[in-house]
Amino acid sequence: MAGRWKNDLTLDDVTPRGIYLNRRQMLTSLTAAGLGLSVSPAAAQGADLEPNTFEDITSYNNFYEFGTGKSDPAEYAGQLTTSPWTVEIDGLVDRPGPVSMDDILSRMEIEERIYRLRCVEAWSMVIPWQGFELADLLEMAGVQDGAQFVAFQTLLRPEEMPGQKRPILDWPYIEGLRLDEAMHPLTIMATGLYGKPLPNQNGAPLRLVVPWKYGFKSIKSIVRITLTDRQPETTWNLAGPDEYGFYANVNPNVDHPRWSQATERRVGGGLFSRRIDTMMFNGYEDEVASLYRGMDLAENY
Ligand SMILES: Nc1nc2c(c(=O)[nH]1)N[C@H]1C(S)=C(S)[C@@H](COP(=O)(O)O)O[C@H]1N2
Ligand SMILES: [Mo]
Repeated sequence: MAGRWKNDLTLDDVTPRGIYLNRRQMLTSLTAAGLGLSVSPAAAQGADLEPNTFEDITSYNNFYEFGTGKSDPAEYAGQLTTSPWTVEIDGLVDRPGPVSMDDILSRMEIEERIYRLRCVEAWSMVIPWQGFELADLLEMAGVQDGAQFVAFQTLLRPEEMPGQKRPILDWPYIEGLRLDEAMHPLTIMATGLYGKPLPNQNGAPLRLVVPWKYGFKSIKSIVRITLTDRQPETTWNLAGPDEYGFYANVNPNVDHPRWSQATERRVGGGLFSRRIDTMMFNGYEDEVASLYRGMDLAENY
């Protein structure tokens, strides 16, 4: 089923884990020495990386578990209990099992990353995240040789997530990445923003951020991470297969069937909110284009 989304990957095509061992070195070499991530790959490619205000980032959200309006998450997500929190890591890993959020926070190296978030609905923001590389968490669990994809699942708790009482989407929200995308040094798990713990409306206590993909790939409030040899189903692909593909790479040259993806509205500034050109891979082309070499990106949207 879903043959349309199948890719031609074989085990040999999935980049071996070994090459990621030098990922910190790789990222550092992309940035001016000593400036850390204040000069990010996207900035090097000419993207505007002036952060949005804390107010914008926490009041204009998509989190359908709390309703479909942009202000619903800020209004209703406060009731979500995010502590204690446990993430189940299972599937093709050496050390499966539940891991507590406290354990994750004490074992992962938390860094700041300023990333652009580009929504499929053609708006964008720049967000100063705190988080860690997903690769570090996956290496902690021990990825087995047969693994080729990573599947993610959001909490299912309708008592605290009123949107889940309505058939807006198939609950729980699910997402997936190819293993090489998941292991890429730009792919992070966010635990905070603007130096504060992650606000509930932004996906507390743990959400994925994949900056070269449309925002819907960045699944919030994650409770399960599964390593698998099959391309996982994803909530938005199930909801609208012609509109939302598995890859969902930001691409100004491939329109959504109902609107252009060539430009975007930068959230903030009220009436003066600017329209800017959308960049290939959201400005991260130098870092990620090689993941898709030889693939037809109009076919694999
Ligand atoms: N569980 C869950 N994750 C989700 C969503 C959602 O509705 N539920 N919305 C996605 C969409 S469409 C976008 S654009 C981003 C928005 O992230 P932000 O609100 O932190 O800006 O979250 C993504 N993650
Ligand atoms: Mo989105």
